[in-house]
Amino acid sequence: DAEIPEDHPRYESLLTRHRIEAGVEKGITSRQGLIAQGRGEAFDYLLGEETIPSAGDAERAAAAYLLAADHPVLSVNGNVAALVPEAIVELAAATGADIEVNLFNRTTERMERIAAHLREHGAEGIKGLTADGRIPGLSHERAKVDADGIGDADVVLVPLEDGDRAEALGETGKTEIVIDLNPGSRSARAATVPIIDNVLRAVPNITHHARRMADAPPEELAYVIDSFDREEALAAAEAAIRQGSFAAEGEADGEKAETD
Ligand code: PTJ
Repeated sequence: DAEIPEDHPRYESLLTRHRIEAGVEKGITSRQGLIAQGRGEAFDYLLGEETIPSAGDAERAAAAYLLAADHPVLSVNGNVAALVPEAIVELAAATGADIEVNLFNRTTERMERIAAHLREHGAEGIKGLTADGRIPGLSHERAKVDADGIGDADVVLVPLEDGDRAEALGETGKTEIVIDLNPGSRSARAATVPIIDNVLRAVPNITHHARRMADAPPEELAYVIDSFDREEALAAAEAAIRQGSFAAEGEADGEKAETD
């Protein structure tokens, strides 16, 4: 991460690109991961590259769901492993969740490299390599999970997930938390908790909330969960994008119209 000057106005964006590139070089991230990153970046730009308040609420709700779960699992793909390996290990520790490597384009080599990379960042007992469970409604390779991992989970965090897989997982009745910068994506729409934020900010934010609520009684977790409104969160993110960078002029006009 060295060569990027920290005072560069797009520091975070450049850092992200650098990490994804390094991930491809290390055989962790797929080449499609580069395309996915570009897509995410465009939405992040429109969101102002910050955690909007509704995303903060979603991150708090996600923490409450993970803490209240019987068996929470964090799903990790090639992009997540490259971008936030340490933050995933910290979130797992803060919530008692398992970590499962689960790939859209599954190859044994990449599975093993990601598991090794996560271990280097302190992860233990990584799941995903057994692949003795299946998510119904998906083709063979895309359906593979560990029976005692995602297969057994009641709450699953799936950052940057493909739409088909997010929908199929949602249909299993598990609580699905999705991190995706596009509020219109099928993954975000399929989620119980859609977090419209960069995975780089979202994962540490969820950990922060989980630590704060670590000793909260079940009623408090239930209150946080019940007061979260997924439709409102999706609508707020869409509104932020529409009113964001492009609309600076339009907004000023709107204000003028109101005061006239
Ligand atoms: O490692 P694999 O084989 O499991 O593949 C992982 C990718 C991400 C390549 C795969 O799942 C894929 O192709 O995903 P999609 O369909 O491109 O969807 C990725 C979604 O994540 C898009 O909606 C992007 O907007 C969003 N996204 C990309 N980068 C980020 C992001 N969301 C949050 N934070 C990001 N940094």
